[in-house]
Amino acid sequence: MKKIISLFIIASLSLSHALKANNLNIANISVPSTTTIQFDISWDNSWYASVPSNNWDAVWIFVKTQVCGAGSSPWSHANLSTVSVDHSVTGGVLQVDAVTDGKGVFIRRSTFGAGSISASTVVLKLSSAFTIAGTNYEVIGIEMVNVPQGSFSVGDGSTNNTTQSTASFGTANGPTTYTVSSEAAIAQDGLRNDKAGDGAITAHAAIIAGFPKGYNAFYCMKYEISQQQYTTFLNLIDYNAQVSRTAVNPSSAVGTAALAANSGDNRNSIEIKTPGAAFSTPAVYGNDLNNNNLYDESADGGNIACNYLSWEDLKAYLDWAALRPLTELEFEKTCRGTNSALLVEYAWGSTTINAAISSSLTAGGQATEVSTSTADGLCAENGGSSTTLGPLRTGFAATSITTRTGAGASFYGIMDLGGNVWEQVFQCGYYNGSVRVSAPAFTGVMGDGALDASGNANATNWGGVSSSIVRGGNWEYAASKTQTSDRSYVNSTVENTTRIRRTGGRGGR
Ligand SMILES: [Ca+2]
Ligand SMILES: [Ca+2]
Ligand SMILES: [Ca+2]
Repeated sequence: MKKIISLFIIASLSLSHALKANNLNIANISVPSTTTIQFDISWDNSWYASVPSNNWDAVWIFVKTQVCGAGSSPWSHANLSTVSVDHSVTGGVLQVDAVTDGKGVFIRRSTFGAGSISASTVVLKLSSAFTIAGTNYEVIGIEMVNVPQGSFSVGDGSTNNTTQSTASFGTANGPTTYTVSSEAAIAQDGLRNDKAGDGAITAHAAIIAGFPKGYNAFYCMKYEISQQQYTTFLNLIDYNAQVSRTAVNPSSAVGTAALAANSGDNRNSIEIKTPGAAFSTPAVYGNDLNNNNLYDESADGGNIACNYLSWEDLKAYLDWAALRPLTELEFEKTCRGTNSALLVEYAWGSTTINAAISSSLTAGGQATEVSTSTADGLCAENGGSSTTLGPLRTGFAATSITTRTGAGASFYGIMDLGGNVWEQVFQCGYYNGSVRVSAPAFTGVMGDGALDASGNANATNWGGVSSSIVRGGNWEYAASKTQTSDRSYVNSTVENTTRIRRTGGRGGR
């Protein structure tokens, strides 16, 4: 039996290169028993800070398993114990937090501190035994940031002139910042959320009590979904799901671009590495930014933010990862934190912005990719629409010594909320001059790790194509769209329905 286990470890490790997201490393995966899974974890620039943010970073860990000996059998989500003390981690710095639905665990610092996390051994308990001698398994980690419970402001006081945020939230009758101070329902006309945003229209749509408003604590992904992360997702879903989650048939030839029209367009590097067979054998995808049909090389762009994601793609990724989409109220909180709103501010809390454009990079495509520009408020924006330009590596502006404004970090240390790829979140309703549309019925239900037979998200009330808005600007558009409170694209059918070069996203829990 032990020999068989080691064979499956090798099979499993063949995918492990794809599991690194930025500096996160998960290695030496093994199964000590039928109910435990063990691995080593390390990541850089971790923190648990008292002031001003009173928050910590963490890694969301989840496990996928596949019946062995049949390469095309589906992967499924493995549930973990919901009791924290059933899990363990070495080193005395970290703790493992179980979650009530058992879909994963959070690993984080247990006391105040900052710095890199050196390799620590984690042992997780599964909720039910699996058959070691017949199972492939993957351990997947996503870096997250805790956003604590508390009141915050939405809307930056913009009067929506040409240089200010468009359709910024406000109070019912004017351009005054609105304070979210609970998760209670917001009555019709309580929050100004009309499309024109001019403050003159008093017909504003209501928001239900269960819609996540950002007052309660939640976790937000530290980075946008990277191309490597989306590739890992594609490689662990079946053929029919791959059809829905890419732009071409999974049986297409080696080197076919999976999302963009042509491989490398707008720096999207995801290609078919091994064609699938309809409708049984899934394709294998890889990153190939340098377009030599040699996959997942160090310069192949796996750490670049994933663009060309539709709202349906984003929701499917988050359902599969047992996370959920965020709302635009949560988006503003993740940017601004508990600070007062500042007119035309960006996600890093100042009004200074400097463009980082993908034509001026050091180590382009590498895990160390950085902009040659250095300035406060460095942000991937204002690049223009050339197919040779695109998003940058997630977190490109942050180092262990950068300040919040230097790194473009949010109040809580979340990266690239302003610029790079557009953040797709649940919109909060709008009034377009004739029709009043309330916020969606979304109540924050979590993904469960499984998609429907067509590869779509199927969590309750995750809404249709009209339920989203894009926030925070993107690598292509001018700075005004990057402003924290800009809602220019509320009820925009193109951005809400299409797989385009500017859109990506992240999730929370
Ligand atoms: Ca390559
Ligand atoms: Ca962004
Ligand atoms: Ca689901």
